[in-house]
Amino acid sequence: MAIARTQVGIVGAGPAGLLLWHLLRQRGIEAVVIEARSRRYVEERVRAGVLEQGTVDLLNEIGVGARMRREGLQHDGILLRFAGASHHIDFRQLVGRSVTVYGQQEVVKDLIGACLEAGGQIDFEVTEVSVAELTGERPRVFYRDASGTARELQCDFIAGCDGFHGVCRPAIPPGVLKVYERDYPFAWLGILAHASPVAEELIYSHHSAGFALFSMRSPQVVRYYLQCRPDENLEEWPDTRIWEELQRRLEGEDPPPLARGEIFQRGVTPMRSFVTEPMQYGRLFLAGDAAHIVPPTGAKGMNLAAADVRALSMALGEFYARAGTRRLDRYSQLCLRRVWKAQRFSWWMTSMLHRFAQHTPFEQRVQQAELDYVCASTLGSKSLAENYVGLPFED
Ligand code: FAS
Ligand code: PHB
Repeated sequence: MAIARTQVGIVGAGPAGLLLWHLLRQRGIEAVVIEARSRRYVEERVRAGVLEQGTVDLLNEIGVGARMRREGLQHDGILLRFAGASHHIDFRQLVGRSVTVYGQQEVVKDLIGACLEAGGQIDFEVTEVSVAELTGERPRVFYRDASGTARELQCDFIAGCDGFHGVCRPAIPPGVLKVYERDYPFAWLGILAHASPVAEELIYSHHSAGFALFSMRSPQVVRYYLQCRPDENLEEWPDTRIWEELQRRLEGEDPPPLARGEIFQRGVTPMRSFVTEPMQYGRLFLAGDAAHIVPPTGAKGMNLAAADVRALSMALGEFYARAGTRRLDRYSQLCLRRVWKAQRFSWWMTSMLHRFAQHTPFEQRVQQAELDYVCASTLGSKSLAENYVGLPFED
């Protein structure tokens, strides 16, 4: 068994784990990242696409924002489309802030590249990962590295950034965690295609046939989603059917022209809300999807992961500066306040914009009135805008 020592053992090289490595480095705190997948796999995995201003600022602060500033698209609003008409929600005018459209895999590429360039250690393709002695002064991470060598990482702290299906959350003994969850009776069929976007900004479309989202990755690559059944079979969705259904969910007054192109990636994403409390057990701190999942309608997942590790890096910074453990002790409480606000916003956007098979005609009308109110009322639009661009960080 090869034994190594570090201050913070980070399990998972997604946005949470990688951003934490950089934030800790900025504070002179040493950390090692282990990741189950290959570098190529995590750099090509298609996920998020919208960055809150706070996440953009963090990436710039740690010095990995250059390509994001060059290739990212600043958006000052979104379009809500319902009853065949589009309504602009102007973030800039309503709350003076904007979002940036930049693929999660691009963020991950930038974070990995900068970490390895700075001499950071990321062990990819690890197996048999387990964590132990979480309530002691020296928690450990056990794993086999890519060459099959058994390794033990002795740490002061472990950051569980291993996503929803990771090993860190399940390592917490039964009875400690309280889980809050809701599964939605639909999913998203998502595509990436070589085509010019249907509009300058994202379109969130409510339609009797189901929700549709028209997003992008660049002026030449679009990211579109269609509400579908949770058990939808992609075999039943040839390209023509996908394009026809996207066009249909834009129908109405002056439907924007939908340019078609080669679809080069597709997948079905389940829709769930999930929160585990607390986000800490002994010297194990959970961050990102390891602790909470939001339906992507509010574009909050990756941004919440960034907010968690920002709080964790400040808390560990205070600890290693020998300024006490006040922030570490309050980490879970502080993060969960933001998590629940993002959960509410993501559930609200999902409830307002999707078709629910079991809705009565009365509920359908209420949904319509909600959309109408949000778009017609400055206060309604402002509340959506404030949550979408990202609520201010609480310290
Ligand atoms: P991740 O899941 O990204 O990373 C966890 C890492 O841990 C992975 O690399 C995994 O391989 C690794 N791992 C797992 N088990 C391990 C083990 N035992 N040992 C070592 N490593 C292990 N969010 C948004 O903000 N905006 C969006 O537009 C958006 N769209 C989305 C679209 C889709 C299709 C999906 C699925 C999600 C979307 N999300 C969106 C949410 C998504 O971005 C997540 O919130 C984000 O990936 C969370 O980052 P992490 O917490 O780092 O978890
Ligand atoms: C995306 O571009 O992938 C995306 C954008 C906004 C969302 C969800 C996903 O709400």
